[in-house]
Amino acid sequence: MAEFQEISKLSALHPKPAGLVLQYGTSGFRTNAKQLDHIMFRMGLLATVRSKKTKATIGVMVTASHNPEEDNGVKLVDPMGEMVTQDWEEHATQLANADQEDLLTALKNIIEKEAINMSQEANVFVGKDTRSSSASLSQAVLDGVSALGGHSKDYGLVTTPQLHYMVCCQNTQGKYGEATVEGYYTKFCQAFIQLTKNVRITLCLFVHLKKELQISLNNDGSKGRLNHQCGADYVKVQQKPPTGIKINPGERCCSFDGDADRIVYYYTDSEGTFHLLDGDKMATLISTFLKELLTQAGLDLKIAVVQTAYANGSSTHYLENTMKVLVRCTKTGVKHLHHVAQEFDVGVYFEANGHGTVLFSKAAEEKIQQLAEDTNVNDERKKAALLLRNTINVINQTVGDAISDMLLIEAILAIKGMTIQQWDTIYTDLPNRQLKVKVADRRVIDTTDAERRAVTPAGLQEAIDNLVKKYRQARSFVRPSGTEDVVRVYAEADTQSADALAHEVSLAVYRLAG
Ligand code: 16G
Ligand code: ZN
Repeated sequence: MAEFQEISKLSALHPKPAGLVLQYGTSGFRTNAKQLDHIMFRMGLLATVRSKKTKATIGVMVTASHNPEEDNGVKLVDPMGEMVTQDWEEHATQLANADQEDLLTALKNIIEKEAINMSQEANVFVGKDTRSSSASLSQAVLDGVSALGGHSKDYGLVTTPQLHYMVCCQNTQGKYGEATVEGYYTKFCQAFIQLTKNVRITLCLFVHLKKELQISLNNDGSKGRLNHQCGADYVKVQQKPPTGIKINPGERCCSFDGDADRIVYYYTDSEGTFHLLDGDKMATLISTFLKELLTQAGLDLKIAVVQTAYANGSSTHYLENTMKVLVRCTKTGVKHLHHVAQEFDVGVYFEANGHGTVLFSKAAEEKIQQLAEDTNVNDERKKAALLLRNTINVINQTVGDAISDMLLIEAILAIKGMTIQQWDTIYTDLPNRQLKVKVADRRVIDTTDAERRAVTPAGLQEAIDNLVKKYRQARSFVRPSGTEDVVRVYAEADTQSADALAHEVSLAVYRLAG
Protein backbone atom coordinates (compact mmCIF):
# COMPACT_ATOMS: atom_id res chain seq x y z
CA MET A 1 0.00 0.00 0.00
CA ALA A 2 1.12 3.52 -0.76
CA GLU A 3 1.05 4.65 2.87
CA PHE A 4 3.50 1.96 3.88
CA GLN A 5 5.99 3.08 1.24
CA GLU A 6 5.73 6.57 2.64
CA ILE A 7 6.49 5.26 6.11
CA SER A 8 9.64 3.49 4.96
CA LYS A 9 10.85 6.66 3.32
CA LEU A 10 9.99 8.99 6.22
CA SER A 11 11.07 6.71 9.02
CA ALA A 12 14.59 6.76 7.59
CA LEU A 13 14.60 10.45 8.53
CA HIS A 14 13.76 9.52 12.14
CA PRO A 15 16.12 6.59 12.78
CA LYS A 16 16.16 4.64 16.00
CA PRO A 17 19.49 4.62 17.85
CA ALA A 18 20.70 1.01 17.94
CA GLY A 19 20.05 -0.86 21.16
CA LEU A 20 17.83 1.78 22.75
CA VAL A 21 14.92 0.25 24.66
CA LEU A 22 12.21 2.43 26.19
CA GLN A 23 8.92 1.60 27.84
CA TYR A 24 5.59 3.42 27.71
CA GLY A 25 5.09 3.93 31.44
CA THR A 26 2.65 5.86 33.66
CA SER A 27 3.93 9.07 32.13
CA GLY A 28 4.30 7.82 28.56
CA PHE A 29 7.83 7.80 27.14
CA ARG A 30 10.21 10.06 28.97
CA THR A 31 13.99 10.42 28.70
CA ASN A 32 16.71 12.72 27.40
CA ALA A 33 15.31 14.64 24.43
CA LYS A 34 18.18 13.53 22.19
CA GLN A 35 16.87 9.96 22.24
CA LEU A 36 13.31 10.71 21.31
CA ASP A 37 13.07 11.69 17.65
CA HIS A 38 12.19 8.19 16.38
CA ILE A 39 9.78 7.70 19.30
CA MET A 40 7.88 10.84 18.29
CA PHE A 41 7.61 9.76 14.66
CA ARG A 42 6.37 6.35 15.74
CA MET A 43 3.85 7.82 18.18
CA GLY A 44 2.52 9.88 15.26
CA LEU A 45 1.98 6.58 13.45
CA LEU A 46 0.40 4.93 16.47
CA ALA A 47 -1.94 7.86 17.18
CA THR A 48 -3.12 7.70 13.57
CA VAL A 49 -3.86 4.00 13.87
CA ARG A 50 -5.57 4.57 17.23
CA SER A 51 -7.69 7.26 15.64
CA LYS A 52 -8.75 4.87 12.87
CA LYS A 53 -9.59 2.25 15.48
CA THR A 54 -11.69 4.53 17.68
CA LYS A 55 -13.07 6.56 14.75
CA ALA A 56 -12.28 9.60 16.86
CA THR A 57 -9.65 12.29 17.32
CA ILE A 58 -6.59 11.25 19.35
CA GLY A 59 -4.17 13.60 21.15
CA VAL A 60 -0.39 13.52 21.31
CA MET A 61 1.30 15.70 23.89
CA VAL A 62 5.03 16.37 23.72
CA THR A 63 6.26 17.14 27.25
CA ALA A 64 8.35 15.74 30.07
CA SER A 65 6.26 17.51 32.70
CA HIS A 66 8.38 18.24 35.81
CA ASN A 67 11.58 16.61 34.48
CA PRO A 68 14.62 18.82 33.76
CA GLU A 69 14.64 20.97 30.61
CA GLU A 70 16.97 18.59 28.72
CA ASP A 71 14.45 15.73 28.95
CA ASN A 72 11.33 15.36 26.92
CA GLY A 73 8.51 12.86 26.53
CA VAL A 74 5.28 11.97 24.82
CA LYS A 75 1.85 10.81 25.85
CA LEU A 76 -1.24 9.75 23.91
CA VAL A 77 -4.70 11.06 24.77
CA ASP A 78 -7.76 8.88 24.14
CA PRO A 79 -11.08 10.16 22.71
CA MET A 80 -12.77 11.36 25.92
CA GLY A 81 -9.57 13.05 27.07
CA GLU A 82 -8.49 10.07 29.15
CA MET A 83 -5.17 8.20 29.13
CA VAL A 84 -4.67 5.56 26.46
CA THR A 85 -5.64 2.00 27.49
CA GLN A 86 -3.24 -0.67 28.77
CA ASP A 87 -3.24 -2.69 25.49
CA TRP A 88 -2.25 0.37 23.54
CA GLU A 89 0.49 1.21 26.03
CA GLU A 90 1.88 -2.19 25.09
CA HIS A 91 1.50 -1.47 21.38
CA ALA A 92 3.37 1.80 21.98
CA THR A 93 6.25 -0.06 23.64
CA GLN A 94 6.39 -2.62 20.82
CA LEU A 95 6.43 0.02 18.12
CA ALA A 96 9.00 2.16 19.94
CA ASN A 97 11.46 -0.68 20.35
CA ALA A 98 11.21 -2.28 16.91
CA ASP A 99 14.53 -2.11 15.06
CA GLN A 100 14.55 0.26 12.13
CA GLU A 101 14.12 -2.54 9.55
CA ASP A 102 11.31 -4.17 11.58
CA LEU A 103 9.21 -1.06 12.00
CA LEU A 104 6.74 -1.85 9.25
CA THR A 105 6.23 -5.39 10.52
CA ALA A 106 5.62 -4.10 14.04
CA LEU A 107 3.10 -1.59 12.73
CA LYS A 108 1.33 -4.15 10.59
CA ASN A 109 1.12 -6.49 13.60
CA ILE A 110 -0.77 -3.86 15.54
CA ILE A 111 -3.05 -3.11 12.58
CA GLU A 112 -3.83 -6.80 12.22
CA LYS A 113 -4.28 -7.48 15.92
CA GLU A 114 -6.68 -4.57 16.29
CA ALA A 115 -8.43 -5.30 12.96
CA ILE A 116 -7.98 -1.70 11.84
CA ASN A 117 -9.81 -0.50 8.77
CA MET A 118 -7.03 1.44 7.10
CA SER A 119 -9.41 3.34 4.84
CA GLN A 120 -10.99 4.96 7.92
CA GLU A 121 -10.12 8.65 8.25
CA ALA A 122 -7.75 9.65 11.06
CA ASN A 123 -7.43 12.87 13.08
CA VAL A 124 -4.69 13.70 15.54
CA PHE A 125 -4.29 16.79 17.75
CA VAL A 126 -0.71 17.64 18.73
CA GLY A 127 0.53 19.91 21.52
CA LYS A 128 3.90 20.74 23.08
CA ASP A 129 5.46 22.39 26.11
CA THR A 130 8.06 25.21 26.21
CA ARG A 131 11.18 22.99 26.17
CA SER A 132 13.66 23.95 23.47
CA SER A 133 13.52 20.40 22.08
CA SER A 134 9.72 20.37 21.80
CA ALA A 135 9.44 22.13 18.44
CA SER A 136 11.40 19.57 16.43
CA LEU A 137 9.99 16.64 18.40
CA SER A 138 6.39 17.67 17.78
CA GLN A 139 7.30 18.06 14.10
CA ALA A 140 8.42 14.42 14.17
CA VAL A 141 4.95 13.47 15.54
CA LEU A 142 3.30 15.41 12.70
CA ASP A 143 5.56 13.61 10.20
CA GLY A 144 4.38 10.29 11.61
CA VAL A 145 0.73 11.27 11.23
CA SER A 146 1.16 12.41 7.64
CA ALA A 147 3.21 9.31 6.77
CA LEU A 148 0.02 7.31 7.36
CA GLY A 149 -2.18 9.85 5.61
CA GLY A 150 -3.81 11.09 8.82
CA HIS A 151 -5.03 14.66 9.36
CA SER A 152 -3.34 16.59 12.11
CA LYS A 153 -3.93 19.80 13.94
CA ASP A 154 -0.92 21.37 15.60
CA TYR A 155 -1.98 23.38 18.66
CA GLY A 156 1.60 24.43 19.34
CA LEU A 157 2.25 25.57 22.87
CA VAL A 158 -0.48 24.25 25.22
CA THR A 159 -0.68 22.68 28.67
CA THR A 160 -1.31 18.94 28.88
CA PRO A 161 -4.83 19.46 30.31
CA GLN A 162 -5.63 21.90 27.50
CA LEU A 163 -4.85 19.21 24.95
CA HIS A 164 -6.99 16.67 26.86
CA TYR A 165 -9.81 19.23 26.90
CA MET A 166 -9.47 19.90 23.16
CA VAL A 167 -9.63 16.19 22.30
CA CYS A 168 -12.70 15.73 24.50
CA CYS A 169 -14.47 18.79 22.99
CA GLN A 170 -13.76 17.59 19.48
CA ASN A 171 -15.12 14.10 20.12
CA THR A 172 -18.26 15.29 21.90
CA GLN A 173 -19.21 17.71 19.13
CA GLY A 174 -18.55 20.75 21.25
CA LYS A 175 -20.80 19.65 24.16
CA TYR A 176 -17.87 20.04 26.56
CA GLY A 177 -16.80 23.34 25.02
CA GLU A 178 -15.10 24.68 21.93
CA ALA A 179 -11.94 22.82 20.84
CA THR A 180 -9.69 25.89 20.78
CA VAL A 181 -7.34 27.47 23.29
CA GLU A 182 -9.61 30.51 23.30
CA GLY A 183 -12.59 28.21 23.96
CA TYR A 184 -10.75 26.70 26.91
CA TYR A 185 -10.03 30.06 28.54
CA THR A 186 -13.52 31.34 27.88
CA LYS A 187 -15.18 28.28 29.38
CA PHE A 188 -13.19 28.16 32.61
CA CYS A 189 -12.91 31.90 33.17
CA GLN A 190 -16.62 32.45 32.65
CA ALA A 191 -17.42 29.62 35.03
CA PHE A 192 -15.14 31.21 37.62
CA ILE A 193 -16.82 34.60 37.23
CA GLN A 194 -20.26 32.96 37.49
CA LEU A 195 -19.26 30.98 40.54
CA THR A 196 -17.93 33.96 42.45
CA LYS A 197 -20.60 36.37 41.18
CA ASN A 198 -23.42 34.38 42.73
CA VAL A 199 -21.64 34.63 46.02
CA ARG A 200 -21.02 38.31 45.83
CA ILE A 201 -24.76 38.92 45.76
CA THR A 202 -25.34 37.17 49.04
CA LEU A 203 -22.12 37.71 50.91
CA CYS A 204 -21.06 41.19 49.93
CA LEU A 205 -22.28 42.54 53.26
CA PHE A 206 -19.82 40.39 55.16
CA VAL A 207 -16.71 39.99 53.13
CA HIS A 208 -14.94 42.09 50.64
CA LEU A 209 -14.37 40.19 47.42
CA LYS A 210 -12.12 41.54 44.77
CA LYS A 211 -13.80 42.18 41.41
CA GLU A 212 -11.48 39.80 39.63
CA LEU A 213 -8.64 37.50 40.48
CA GLN A 214 -5.32 39.31 40.72
CA ILE A 215 -2.47 37.03 39.72
CA SER A 216 1.22 37.80 39.44
CA LEU A 217 3.08 35.37 37.19
CA ASN A 218 6.66 34.16 37.73
CA ASN A 219 8.82 31.70 35.75
CA ASP A 220 6.23 31.55 32.97
CA GLY A 221 8.63 30.13 30.39
CA SER A 222 9.48 33.45 28.78
CA LYS A 223 12.97 33.19 30.22
CA GLY A 224 15.06 30.74 32.24
CA ARG A 225 14.94 26.94 32.10
CA LEU A 226 11.71 25.06 32.59
CA ASN A 227 11.36 23.62 36.12
CA HIS A 228 14.79 24.93 37.11
CA GLN A 229 14.56 25.70 40.85
CA CYS A 230 10.84 26.23 40.48
CA GLY A 231 7.63 24.36 39.73
CA ALA A 232 5.24 22.22 41.76
CA ASP A 233 7.66 19.31 42.10
CA TYR A 234 10.54 21.51 43.26
CA VAL A 235 8.36 23.25 45.86
CA LYS A 236 6.88 19.97 47.11
CA VAL A 237 10.16 18.04 47.29
CA GLN A 238 12.36 20.89 48.58
CA GLN A 239 9.63 22.25 50.88
CA LYS A 240 10.53 25.80 49.93
CA PRO A 241 9.36 28.50 47.50
CA PRO A 242 10.84 28.78 44.00
CA THR A 243 14.25 30.45 44.00
CA GLY A 244 14.26 34.21 43.59
CA ILE A 245 10.62 34.82 44.44
CA LYS A 246 9.81 37.25 47.20
CA ILE A 247 6.81 36.23 49.25
CA ASN A 248 5.23 38.41 51.91
CA PRO A 249 3.89 36.66 55.04
CA GLY A 250 0.46 35.12 54.46
CA GLU A 251 0.51 35.77 50.72
CA ARG A 252 -1.19 33.00 48.77
CA CYS A 253 1.10 31.33 46.21
CA CYS A 254 0.82 28.35 43.94
CA SER A 255 3.21 26.55 41.60
CA PHE A 256 2.42 24.50 38.50
CA ASP A 257 4.63 21.81 37.02
CA GLY A 258 6.15 21.97 33.51
CA ASP A 259 2.97 20.98 31.66
CA ALA A 260 0.49 22.46 34.17
CA ASP A 261 -1.31 19.30 35.26
CA ARG A 262 -0.08 19.59 38.85
CA ILE A 263 -0.46 22.38 41.38
CA VAL A 264 0.57 23.00 44.98
CA TYR A 265 -0.27 25.97 47.19
CA TYR A 266 2.01 27.51 49.82
CA TYR A 267 2.68 30.53 52.01
CA THR A 268 5.15 31.69 54.62
CA ASP A 269 3.91 32.82 58.02
CA SER A 270 5.00 35.88 60.01
CA GLU A 271 7.92 33.89 61.46
CA GLY A 272 9.10 33.07 57.96
CA THR A 273 8.13 29.38 58.24
CA PHE A 274 7.15 27.78 54.96
CA HIS A 275 3.78 25.97 54.73
CA LEU A 276 2.86 23.65 51.88
CA LEU A 277 -0.75 22.83 50.97
CA ASP A 278 -0.57 19.74 48.80
CA GLY A 279 -3.04 17.55 46.93
CA ASP A 280 -4.47 16.20 50.20
CA LYS A 281 -5.27 19.71 51.45
CA MET A 282 -6.90 20.52 48.11
CA ALA A 283 -8.96 17.32 48.13
CA THR A 284 -10.14 18.15 51.65
CA LEU A 285 -11.12 21.74 50.85
CA ILE A 286 -12.90 20.76 47.64
CA SER A 287 -14.75 17.73 49.01
CA THR A 288 -15.87 19.62 52.12
CA PHE A 289 -17.21 22.41 49.94
CA LEU A 290 -19.03 19.98 47.63
CA LYS A 291 -20.46 17.93 50.48
CA GLU A 292 -21.88 21.03 52.15
CA LEU A 293 -23.48 22.14 48.89
CA LEU A 294 -24.97 18.71 48.22
CA THR A 295 -26.48 18.73 51.71
CA GLN A 296 -27.89 22.24 51.25
CA ALA A 297 -29.29 21.26 47.87
CA GLY A 298 -30.90 18.20 49.45
CA LEU A 299 -29.35 16.01 46.78
CA ASP A 300 -28.66 12.43 47.71
CA LEU A 301 -25.51 11.90 45.71
CA LYS A 302 -22.62 9.69 46.72
CA ILE A 303 -19.38 11.61 47.15
CA ALA A 304 -15.98 10.01 47.71
CA VAL A 305 -12.36 11.08 47.88
CA VAL A 306 -9.79 8.92 46.13
CA GLN A 307 -6.23 9.03 47.45
CA THR A 308 -3.05 6.99 47.21
CA ALA A 309 -0.91 5.52 49.99
CA TYR A 310 1.06 8.80 49.98
CA ALA A 311 -1.92 10.74 51.32
CA ASN A 312 -1.08 12.12 54.73
CA GLY A 313 -2.76 10.05 57.46
CA SER A 314 -4.20 13.23 58.98
CA SER A 315 -6.10 14.04 55.79
CA THR A 316 -7.62 10.56 55.62
CA HIS A 317 -8.52 10.72 59.30
CA TYR A 318 -10.14 14.14 58.93
CA LEU A 319 -12.13 13.13 55.85
CA GLU A 320 -13.39 9.89 57.32
CA ASN A 321 -14.01 10.90 60.91
CA THR A 322 -14.84 14.60 60.84
CA MET A 323 -16.28 15.10 57.37
CA LYS A 324 -17.76 11.59 57.21
CA VAL A 325 -16.72 11.33 53.58
CA LEU A 326 -16.00 7.98 52.01
CA VAL A 327 -12.26 7.60 51.26
CA ARG A 328 -10.82 5.10 48.82
CA CYS A 329 -7.13 4.32 48.40
CA THR A 330 -5.66 3.19 45.11
CA LYS A 331 -2.33 2.59 43.40
CA THR A 332 -0.11 5.51 42.44
CA GLY A 333 -0.70 6.93 38.96
CA VAL A 334 -3.42 9.24 37.74
CA LYS A 335 -5.25 6.66 35.66
CA HIS A 336 -5.86 4.48 38.73
CA LEU A 337 -7.33 7.37 40.71
CA HIS A 338 -9.41 8.54 37.76
CA HIS A 339 -10.82 5.07 37.32
CA VAL A 340 -11.93 4.68 40.93
CA ALA A 341 -13.38 8.21 41.02
CA GLN A 342 -15.66 7.25 38.12
CA GLU A 343 -17.48 4.81 40.41
CA PHE A 344 -19.14 7.62 42.37
CA ASP A 345 -21.66 10.39 41.67
CA VAL A 346 -19.01 12.85 42.74
CA GLY A 347 -15.44 11.54 42.83
CA VAL A 348 -12.75 13.89 44.11
CA TYR A 349 -9.28 12.54 43.42
CA PHE A 350 -5.86 13.96 44.20
CA GLU A 351 -2.37 12.60 44.53
CA ALA A 352 -0.42 14.24 47.34
CA ASN A 353 1.93 15.64 44.67
CA GLY A 354 -0.88 17.90 43.43
CA HIS A 355 -2.37 16.06 40.48
CA GLY A 356 -6.14 15.81 40.70
CA THR A 357 -9.62 16.85 39.70
CA VAL A 358 -13.29 16.09 40.38
CA LEU A 359 -15.50 13.80 38.31
CA PHE A 360 -19.29 14.08 38.23
CA SER A 361 -21.38 11.21 36.92
CA LYS A 362 -23.84 11.98 34.14
CA ALA A 363 -26.73 11.29 36.53
CA ALA A 364 -25.27 13.68 39.10
CA GLU A 365 -24.86 16.44 36.52
CA GLU A 366 -28.44 15.96 35.36
CA LYS A 367 -29.87 16.08 38.90
CA ILE A 368 -27.93 19.25 39.66
CA GLN A 369 -29.03 20.82 36.39
CA GLN A 370 -32.70 19.94 37.01
CA LEU A 371 -32.64 21.41 40.49
CA ALA A 372 -30.93 24.57 39.27
CA GLU A 373 -33.76 25.05 36.77
CA ASP A 374 -36.60 23.98 39.07
CA THR A 375 -38.87 26.91 39.93
CA ASN A 376 -40.56 25.13 42.84
CA VAL A 377 -37.66 24.76 45.25
CA ASN A 378 -36.77 27.02 48.14
CA ASP A 379 -34.04 29.63 47.88
CA GLU A 380 -31.45 27.73 49.86
CA ARG A 381 -31.69 24.60 47.75
CA LYS A 382 -31.73 26.58 44.56
CA LYS A 383 -28.70 28.65 45.54
CA ALA A 384 -26.75 25.48 46.36
CA ALA A 385 -27.75 23.90 43.04
CA LEU A 386 -26.59 26.97 41.13
CA LEU A 387 -23.27 26.95 42.94
CA LEU A 388 -22.86 23.26 42.17
CA ARG A 389 -23.63 23.84 38.52
CA ASN A 390 -21.04 26.59 38.26
CA THR A 391 -18.55 24.46 40.17
CA ILE A 392 -18.92 21.69 37.59
CA ASN A 393 -18.21 24.21 34.84
CA VAL A 394 -14.99 25.45 36.44
CA ILE A 395 -13.58 21.92 36.67
CA ASN A 396 -11.67 20.20 33.86
CA GLN A 397 -13.01 16.68 34.25
CA THR A 398 -10.78 15.16 31.58
CA VAL A 399 -7.61 15.26 33.71
CA GLY A 400 -6.02 17.09 36.65
CA ASP A 401 -5.53 20.68 35.49
CA ALA A 402 -3.49 23.25 37.43
CA ILE A 403 -5.34 26.25 35.94
CA SER A 404 -8.80 24.83 36.57
CA ASP A 405 -7.83 23.56 40.05
CA MET A 406 -6.49 27.00 40.90
CA LEU A 407 -9.71 28.71 39.79
CA LEU A 408 -11.74 26.23 41.83
CA ILE A 409 -9.65 26.70 44.97
CA GLU A 410 -9.67 30.48 44.56
CA ALA A 411 -13.45 30.43 44.17
CA ILE A 412 -13.95 28.23 47.23
CA LEU A 413 -11.69 30.40 49.40
CA ALA A 414 -13.54 33.50 48.19
CA ILE A 415 -16.98 31.98 48.77
CA LYS A 416 -16.02 30.78 52.24
CA GLY A 417 -14.16 34.00 53.02
CA MET A 418 -11.19 31.89 54.04
CA THR A 419 -7.50 32.79 54.16
CA ILE A 420 -4.82 30.30 53.18
CA GLN A 421 -3.84 30.01 56.86
CA GLN A 422 -7.40 29.08 57.82
CA TRP A 423 -7.48 26.49 55.07
CA ASP A 424 -4.14 25.14 56.29
CA THR A 425 -5.41 24.65 59.84
CA ILE A 426 -8.36 22.43 58.83
CA TYR A 427 -6.05 19.60 59.85
CA THR A 428 -2.33 19.33 60.63
CA ASP A 429 -0.17 17.06 58.52
CA LEU A 430 1.58 14.22 60.31
CA PRO A 431 5.38 14.59 59.99
CA ASN A 432 6.57 12.36 57.16
CA ARG A 433 9.60 11.44 55.14
CA GLN A 434 10.21 9.94 51.72
CA LEU A 435 13.47 8.19 50.83
CA LYS A 436 14.80 6.40 47.75
CA VAL A 437 16.69 3.11 47.96
CA LYS A 438 18.77 1.81 45.09
CA VAL A 439 18.65 -1.99 44.75
CA ALA A 440 19.88 -4.41 42.05
CA ASP A 441 16.37 -5.14 40.77
CA ARG A 442 13.50 -3.14 42.18
CA ARG A 443 10.99 -5.57 40.68
CA VAL A 444 11.72 -8.05 43.48
CA ILE A 445 9.33 -5.89 45.48
CA ASP A 446 5.73 -6.72 44.79
CA THR A 447 2.93 -4.97 46.63
CA THR A 448 -0.76 -5.38 47.38
CA ASP A 449 -3.57 -3.41 49.08
CA ALA A 450 -3.03 -0.29 46.96
CA GLU A 451 0.74 -0.53 47.48
CA ARG A 452 0.39 -0.35 51.25
CA ARG A 453 1.77 -3.86 51.88
CA ALA A 454 4.74 -5.71 50.40
CA VAL A 455 4.08 -9.31 49.33
CA THR A 456 7.68 -10.02 48.29
CA PRO A 457 10.50 -10.40 49.17
CA ALA A 458 9.71 -12.70 52.07
CA GLY A 459 10.02 -11.08 55.47
CA LEU A 460 10.00 -7.48 54.29
CA GLN A 461 6.44 -6.66 55.35
CA GLU A 462 6.99 -8.31 58.71
CA ALA A 463 10.13 -6.23 59.20
CA ILE A 464 8.22 -3.04 58.34
CA ASP A 465 5.38 -3.98 60.72
CA ASN A 466 7.87 -4.47 63.57
CA LEU A 467 9.56 -1.14 62.94
CA VAL A 468 6.26 0.75 62.69
CA LYS A 469 5.22 -0.63 66.10
CA LYS A 470 8.05 1.33 67.76
CA TYR A 471 6.49 4.69 66.77
CA ARG A 472 3.21 6.39 67.53
CA GLN A 473 0.56 7.04 64.85
CA ALA A 474 3.07 5.52 62.48
CA ARG A 475 2.72 4.07 59.02
CA SER A 476 5.26 3.06 56.42
CA PHE A 477 5.26 1.39 53.02
CA VAL A 478 7.65 0.68 50.17
CA ARG A 479 7.04 0.42 46.43
CA PRO A 480 9.13 0.19 43.28
CA SER A 481 9.05 3.52 41.45
CA GLY A 482 7.37 3.55 38.07
CA THR A 483 9.52 6.41 36.78
CA GLU A 484 12.99 5.91 38.31
CA ASP A 485 15.17 2.91 39.00
CA VAL A 486 14.67 3.08 42.76
CA VAL A 487 12.49 1.74 45.55
CA ARG A 488 10.50 4.48 47.28
CA VAL A 489 10.09 4.45 51.05
CA TYR A 490 7.40 6.45 52.83
CA ALA A 491 7.03 6.86 56.58
CA GLU A 492 4.92 9.03 58.84
CA ALA A 493 4.61 9.32 62.61
CA ASP A 494 3.37 11.70 65.29
CA THR A 495 6.73 13.53 65.38
CA GLN A 496 9.63 14.07 62.99
CA SER A 497 10.82 10.65 64.21
CA ALA A 498 9.20 9.69 60.89
CA ASP A 499 12.71 10.40 59.53
CA ALA A 500 14.19 7.64 61.69
CA LEU A 501 11.43 5.23 60.74
CA ALA A 502 11.98 5.89 57.02
CA HIS A 503 15.68 5.31 57.53
CA GLU A 504 15.14 2.02 59.38
CA VAL A 505 12.71 0.80 56.72
CA SER A 506 15.25 1.70 54.02
CA LEU A 507 17.83 -0.47 55.78
CA ALA A 508 15.35 -3.34 55.84
CA VAL A 509 14.85 -2.89 52.08
CA TYR A 510 18.64 -3.05 51.55
CA ARG A 511 18.89 -6.13 53.70
CA LEU A 512 15.99 -8.06 52.18
CA ALA A 513 15.80 -6.78 48.60
CA GLY A 514 19.25 -5.29 47.98
C1 16G B 1 3.82 9.54 37.17
C2 16G B 1 2.34 9.69 37.37
C3 16G B 1 2.05 10.36 38.68
C4 16G B 1 2.70 9.60 39.81
C5 16G B 1 4.17 9.41 39.55
C6 16G B 1 4.76 8.45 40.54
C7 16G B 1 0.66 10.16 35.71
C8 16G B 1 0.18 11.11 34.66
N1 16G B 1 1.77 10.51 36.33
O1 16G B 1 4.45 10.78 37.04
O2 16G B 1 0.67 10.36 38.84
O3 16G B 1 2.54 10.27 41.02
O4 16G B 1 4.34 8.83 38.26
O5 16G B 1 6.10 8.26 40.26
O6 16G B 1 0.05 9.13 35.95
P1 16G B 1 6.90 7.08 40.91
O7 16G B 1 6.28 5.79 40.45
O8 16G B 1 8.29 7.26 40.43
O9 16G B 1 6.80 7.23 42.39
ZN1 ZN C 1 2.84 17.21 34.66
